[in-house]
Amino acid sequence: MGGGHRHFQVVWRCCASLPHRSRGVGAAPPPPKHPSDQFEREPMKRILVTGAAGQVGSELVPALRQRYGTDNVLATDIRPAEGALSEDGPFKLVDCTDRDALDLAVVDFASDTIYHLAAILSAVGEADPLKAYAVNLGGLANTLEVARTRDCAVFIPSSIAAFGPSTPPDPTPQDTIQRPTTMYGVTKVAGELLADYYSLRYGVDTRGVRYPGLISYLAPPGGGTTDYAVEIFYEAVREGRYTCFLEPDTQLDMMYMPDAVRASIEVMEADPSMLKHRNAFNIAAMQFTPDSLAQAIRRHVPGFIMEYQVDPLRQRIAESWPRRLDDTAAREEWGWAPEYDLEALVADMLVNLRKKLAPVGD
Ligand code: NAD
Ligand code: AKB
Repeated sequence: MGGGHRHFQVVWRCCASLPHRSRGVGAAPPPPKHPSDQFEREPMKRILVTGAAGQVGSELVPALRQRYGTDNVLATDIRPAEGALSEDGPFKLVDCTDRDALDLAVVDFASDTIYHLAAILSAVGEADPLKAYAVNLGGLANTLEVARTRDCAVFIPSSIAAFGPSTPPDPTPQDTIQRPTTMYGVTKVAGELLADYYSLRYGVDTRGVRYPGLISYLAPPGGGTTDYAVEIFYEAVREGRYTCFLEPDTQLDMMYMPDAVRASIEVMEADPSMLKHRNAFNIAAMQFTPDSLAQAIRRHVPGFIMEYQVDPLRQRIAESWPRRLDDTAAREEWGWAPEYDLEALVADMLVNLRKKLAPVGD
């Protein structure tokens, strides 16, 4: 005991420099202590990120480097990283299914925290379910074992995919039925349970959020069902038209990457004495359908044309996922609040993609 108080002071110093927000949780009585609170933990100082070259890592790594120091964040992936990720700070090739390699990287870097992003997403996972199982669950089991033996905290992202067709879809409660029908979803709900297990059984400081579909302009999405909500922006800027693989009225929970990155840092910095949950916090920012997203884009790209050619696999997956997450627990336990709604997302995406896709010399 005692680490919680020291951590609490650090948390408030850290959060003072975050871009927005009053945390608004100070008045609530503290929740019952979690068993892993008996284990002291220093604040994050040396962070290793797996799967860092993907859509999330490409933005989370720079944010972590800005916050904790460039040399204190080691980006790793099974494939070489492009641009800033490897040029601006340390990068190492690490396959998370190879426990010895991951262990060596953690020891060499003297990591105290792992952000475990490596994964195979929903649509790609359905094309090769056993690979998704091996990477998503095998890689997570390795990460948790390394964290246990090397005394690291771990951030573990889950997804709206951890829910299934029998889950209440709107709103989807924090604690509810989880019977997903994709291999990706199976690995995500099993991963949530495994994270809980390592926390309860061994006192590993595991924490995480359930990301909605994420939208960003820096790195392309990795082969998921929500990818349409990124592709549409590229095609709106390049061609003024997009052919969508989901039906026009398919509502999903979505979030802009800056909010997702901030949530991923805030949950790791949260005062542990305030947490009733550890892993898999529902977080939410906005909900839209392909049709309502197209209408919002049309306000900035007059004449934008949306057509539909539905992919039955991804449509079936989308229909099995929540339409809206209830994120009350995240709001109450660590002060979560999104900054971007649909209008702000669309405006920012278009400004940045127009710059990114402009012909050289413009
Ligand atoms: P992504 O597919 O863009 O990136 C995943 C990265 O993992 C890739 O760079 C890939 O090369 C790497 N990888 C694959 N196999 C590996 C292995 N064996 N060892 C090491 N690295 C390996 O995915 P993302 O969107 O960045 O997702 C990051 C995390 O967030 C994942 O856990 C994902 O399930 C979760 N998530 C993402 C979204 C989203 O919309 N992007 C939504 C919900 C949850
Ligand atoms: C996917 O569509 O697979 C991901 C996710 C919601 O987890 N974007």
